[in-house]
Amino acid sequence: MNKLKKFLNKRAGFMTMLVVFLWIKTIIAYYLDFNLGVADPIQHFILLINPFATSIILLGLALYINRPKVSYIVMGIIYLLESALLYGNILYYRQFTDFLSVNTITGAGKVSKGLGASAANMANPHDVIYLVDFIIILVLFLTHFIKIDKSKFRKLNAFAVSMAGSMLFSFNLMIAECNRPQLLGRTFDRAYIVKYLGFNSYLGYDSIKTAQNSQVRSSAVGTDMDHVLQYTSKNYAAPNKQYFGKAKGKNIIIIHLESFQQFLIGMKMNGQEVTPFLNSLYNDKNTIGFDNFYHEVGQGKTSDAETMLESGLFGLPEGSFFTSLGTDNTFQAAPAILGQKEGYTSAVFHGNIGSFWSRNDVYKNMGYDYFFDESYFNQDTPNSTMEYGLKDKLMLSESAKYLEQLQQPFYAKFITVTNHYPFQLSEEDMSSDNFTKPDTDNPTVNGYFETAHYLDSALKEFFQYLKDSGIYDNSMIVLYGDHYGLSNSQNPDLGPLLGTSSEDWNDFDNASLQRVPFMIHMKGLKGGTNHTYGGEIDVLPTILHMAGINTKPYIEMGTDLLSKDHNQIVAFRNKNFITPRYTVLRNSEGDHDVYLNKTGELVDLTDKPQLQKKIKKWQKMVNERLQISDTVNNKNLLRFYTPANFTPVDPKKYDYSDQIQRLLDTRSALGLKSTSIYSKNNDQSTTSMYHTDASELNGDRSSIDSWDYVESNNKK
Ligand code: GP9
Ligand code: MN
Repeated sequence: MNKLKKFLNKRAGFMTMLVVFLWIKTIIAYYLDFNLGVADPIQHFILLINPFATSIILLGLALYINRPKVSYIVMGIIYLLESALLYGNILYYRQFTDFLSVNTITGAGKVSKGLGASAANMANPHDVIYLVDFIIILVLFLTHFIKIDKSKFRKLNAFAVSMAGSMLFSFNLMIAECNRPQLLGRTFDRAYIVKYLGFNSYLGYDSIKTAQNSQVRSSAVGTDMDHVLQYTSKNYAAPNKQYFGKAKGKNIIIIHLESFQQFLIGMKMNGQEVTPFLNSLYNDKNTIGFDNFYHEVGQGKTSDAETMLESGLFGLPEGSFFTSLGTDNTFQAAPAILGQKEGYTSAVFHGNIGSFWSRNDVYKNMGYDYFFDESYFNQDTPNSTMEYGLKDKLMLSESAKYLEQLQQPFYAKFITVTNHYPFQLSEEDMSSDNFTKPDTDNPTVNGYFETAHYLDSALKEFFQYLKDSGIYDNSMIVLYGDHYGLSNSQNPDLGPLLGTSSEDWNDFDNASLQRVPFMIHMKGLKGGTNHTYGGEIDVLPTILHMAGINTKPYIEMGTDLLSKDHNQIVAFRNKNFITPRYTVLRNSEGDHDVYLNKTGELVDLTDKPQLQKKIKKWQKMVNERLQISDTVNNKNLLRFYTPANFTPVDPKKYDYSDQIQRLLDTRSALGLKSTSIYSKNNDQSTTSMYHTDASELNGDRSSIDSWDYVESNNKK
C-alpha cells in the first residue's frame, strides 16, 4: 500500500492512474455500450490496447509544464475532456448508432444531429460506472492519500513519455493496418476507425479531413459553376426516342450485384452454368444486356458505384466520396429527381450496418425516403450474417414485407453482399444443385464462383416473387455489378479458367476484366445484346430518360447509353481509359500503353503520329471529365446551383429510425388512395408468395415475415 501511495504521489504515477482509469472506462464502454463488430482475437487485442497510446500522449502533455499545480490542473482538464468525449459518444451512439464527428460536435454539418436535449434521455442506470473514477480521485485528494508532487519533472522525461505514446500508436496502427488494410485510405466506416484506433484518433483524423474540406469549400464561389454548366451542356446527349419514357410511371428496381463481373455471364464450370438465372435474364428478349460496360470505381468501391449511379458524378481520386464529402454535400440525385418529377417513393435495402460508408447520412442528402439497414432484418437466426451483413437470400426475402408497403411507383435499390471477398459460403449455403466450384490452387478464385452461384440463386427467388406478386408487370428492373471481385493480383490464377495461361496474363487482360453486367429488364422492352462501350457514370441519364425525365438541367458526367450521341470513351478513376477500339493504360514510366481491343496486342506507336495525337486528345477529355467532377464534389458546387423546377433536398426532413410506423401511417392516411402492393392486394400481405430455400430458415418464414422483431427493435 505504501509503495502504491508513493507511486501515486509522483507526477508520473498520478498520470499512470488517470491513463488506467480512462482505459478501464473505455474498455467497459467498448463492450457494453458500443456494437463494434469485433470478430477475431486480434481485433479484441487491438481493442484492448487502442485507448493507451493517445491518452498517454495527451495526458503526457501536462508533464511539460513546470509549475506543479498548473501541470496537475491541465492534466485534470485533459482527463475531464477525454471522459466527456467518451460519455458523449456513448449517449450519441445510443441514439444514432454513430460516433461524434467534428461536425456533430460543432453542429456545423448538414445532416448532423448535435447532442441535443434528447441525448440526456439516453442515460442509463449503469452509467454510474463512468462517474466512479471521479469519486475515487476526489476522495484520494480529500483524504490526502494523494498530494501534488512538488518536485520538478524533467523535460527529457516528459519527452520520453511522448515518445513512448507515439511508438505505441505506431504499433497500434501497424497491427490495425495488417488486420484491415487501407483502414485510413478508404475510411469505410467510422466504427472501424474507433474499433481499431479509438475515439481520439478518430476525432483527430476527422478534424484533419474536416479542415481540409472546409478550406477548399470556403474558396468556392457561385461562378465556379459556369464552367461546369458549359461542360455539361456541351456534352449533353439527347435521349433516344425509341426508349425515352418507356418506363414512365413504372417502379424502378435497382439490384446491386456485389463484386459481380461480366465474365461470369454465360460461363460454365464442370459443365454447369455458374449463374444460370442471370444468364437466362441476360438473354431474355425483354432485356437490354450490355457486354462492354465497365465499373469505374476508385477506393470507395461499393460507395463509388452508388455515387456514380445516383448522383451522376464520379467518386474521388482517393478515399470514398460517401465518407469524406457525401455526408455534407448538396446532391441532385436519382431518388430526389424521381420523387419530385414523377412522384416516386424511394428506398434502399441493405443487410449491413447503416453507418457503413456513412450511408445513413448520405442517403438523406440524396433524398431517400426509406433506408432499411440491418436493424430492420432479423439477425437472430444462427449463421444469418457474414462480415458485410445479412446473407442475400435472407435480406431479399425479408425485404418483401417492406417493399409491399411502399407507395407506387417506387424506386427501390437492393444492395447484395454475399458475393463479397473473401467469397466463403458456409456449408449449409452451398448449392443443392451440386454446383462444383473450380479447383485452382487459389481458394479466393474458387470461392468466387460459389458465392456468385449463391447470389444467382437468390435472385432467381426474388424474381419469382416479383412475378407472383404482380410487382414485375409494372416494373423496370436494372441490374449492375458494382466492381471487380477478383483483384489484379488474383487474376493470373483465374486466367487458365478463361483460356489464358497465368504466365501470359497482362495489364490488358486485367483491364478487360473490369467489365461488369449492366442489364435493363422490363416486360415488353425490346431487348438484345448491346455492344456500346460505357460505364457506371452513364447509368443515371440512361435510367432517367427511360423514366421520361429530361436530364438537361442536371449535372451529370455520363451520357445515356442508348443515345445516338453517347460518348463511348470509358474513363477509369485512375485516368486510364477504353474506347471501342483501344484500351489505353499508363505504364509505370507514365507513358501510354495502347492495346487493340479486338486482339489484345500492344500497338507500336512510333510511326503512328495520328494515333498518338488522338490518344492525347482522348486523354485530355478523360482528365477534364474527372477533374470537373472532382471540382463539383470537392467544392460542393451544387449548393450554388438549383436545376429548374427542382427543390433542394433538406436532409433534416429524413429520419430512418421509425420507418415501420411511417409506412403504416402513410397507408392509413391515404386510405383507398394507397397504391402499395399490399393495398392493391386487398390489404393482404404477399410475403407468403416469396419462396426461399435459405437454409437458415428451415422453411419457416415466421421469423422474417413478422414485424414484431423490427417494432421491438425500433422502440429500443
Ligand atoms: C458493405 C458493402 C461492401 O455494406 O457495401 O462494400 P465494398 O467493400 O464492396 O466497397
Ligand atoms: Mn462492393
